[in-house]
Amino acid sequence: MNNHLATTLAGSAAAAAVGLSLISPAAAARPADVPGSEHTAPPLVIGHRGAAGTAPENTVAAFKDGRASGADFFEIDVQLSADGVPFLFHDDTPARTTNVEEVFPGRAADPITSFTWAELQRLDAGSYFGEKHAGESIPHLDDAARIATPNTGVYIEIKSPRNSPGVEAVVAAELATDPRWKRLVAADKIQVLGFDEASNRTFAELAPEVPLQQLSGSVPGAATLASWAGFADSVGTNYRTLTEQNVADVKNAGLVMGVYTANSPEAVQAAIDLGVDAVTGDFPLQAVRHIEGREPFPGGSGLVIGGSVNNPAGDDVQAETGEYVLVRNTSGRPVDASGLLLRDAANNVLRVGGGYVLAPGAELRVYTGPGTNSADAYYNGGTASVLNNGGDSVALWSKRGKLLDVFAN
Ligand SMILES: [Ca+2]
Ligand SMILES: [Ca+2]
Ligand SMILES: [Ca+2]
Ligand SMILES: [Ca+2]
Repeated sequence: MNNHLATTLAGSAAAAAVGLSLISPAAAARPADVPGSEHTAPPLVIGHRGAAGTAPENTVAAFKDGRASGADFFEIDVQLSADGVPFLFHDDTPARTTNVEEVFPGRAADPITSFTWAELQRLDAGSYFGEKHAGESIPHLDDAARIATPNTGVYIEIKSPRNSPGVEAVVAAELATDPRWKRLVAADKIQVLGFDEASNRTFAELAPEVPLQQLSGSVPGAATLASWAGFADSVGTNYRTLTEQNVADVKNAGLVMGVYTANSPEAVQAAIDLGVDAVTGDFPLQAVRHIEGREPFPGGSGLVIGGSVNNPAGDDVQAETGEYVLVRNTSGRPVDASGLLLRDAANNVLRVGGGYVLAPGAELRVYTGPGTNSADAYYNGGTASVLNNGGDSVALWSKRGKLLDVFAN
């Protein structure tokens, strides 16, 4: 991956030396003062939900990881509690990331916005990620301002605004009146974002001075982009489906181009190669290291993820031949793979059982479903597909909790 970056940079330098422009004719036509429009400038890095790959998402622990990474921003998701308090949480329900079944039996499928602030404070939002984070609470919006710095600001996503009527006015008022938020706004370290165009237009009317990003699963045509440019500064979309034409269209509309959720160094590099201005991902520290030409996973054992078969023919958890992740020993010595943990973007986990020492160059297939274990296959015996068929990212962690690699397809 570092070789890939070196090649790209060398190519840029060579082109500059002979006076070639790497900017496409379409892109060259845009105004020169569009922020981030210089093709060779490194992109902004934003830690997704703080740094959701290394700490429980949307918690203070994840914001601290985002800050420590040296990223330009960390991202949060804001919603309103039943009694109107702005809190930070991604999902529409507490089921996936809290211990709601223990504290409020029967309410796991209830809207997270149906809980009062006092009720939310009784939930553990860290244990789902690991025992080390047990007791981590659901933050207040202001907790993000407390962790942010003039180096690492905050992307505030207004999440599911239809579940939180009035959330735009609450966020706008905080940014305008709370000294911590005002300082960050003045330092140009705040951006507000959302998928809901009507909500974004509402926020833009309330706080026209705050940079605003329209999120979209795909990049629309020029007419829609021109209309977005009337209230937004930036467009954020899925890196997996982004094309060069999309990037040119966004920049020609005078908008900054951002992508989510680029988790592996290879995915970050692919976004850079397309000329994006801002890259949001779950592993901001590793993204920053990659962009700076450093090893993203220093001091590793040589174990990497060599691939992933997310959607094999037939049932993904059928016996013997279901979905799997491939772990490879790239070192020149045997490495113990026992106890390795594989975690996907939704925090589904696969493990490797005991007795797996991989010879140099050896590969191990780690299956979600059932099967008969062998020297090169370990079966978790699960009954539900884990790997997203449309592409997923998977992190490889050592038995002792060291991040060894991140793969995305
Ligand atoms: Ca978000
Ligand atoms: Ca406040
Ligand atoms: Ca299948
Ligand atoms: Ca699957």
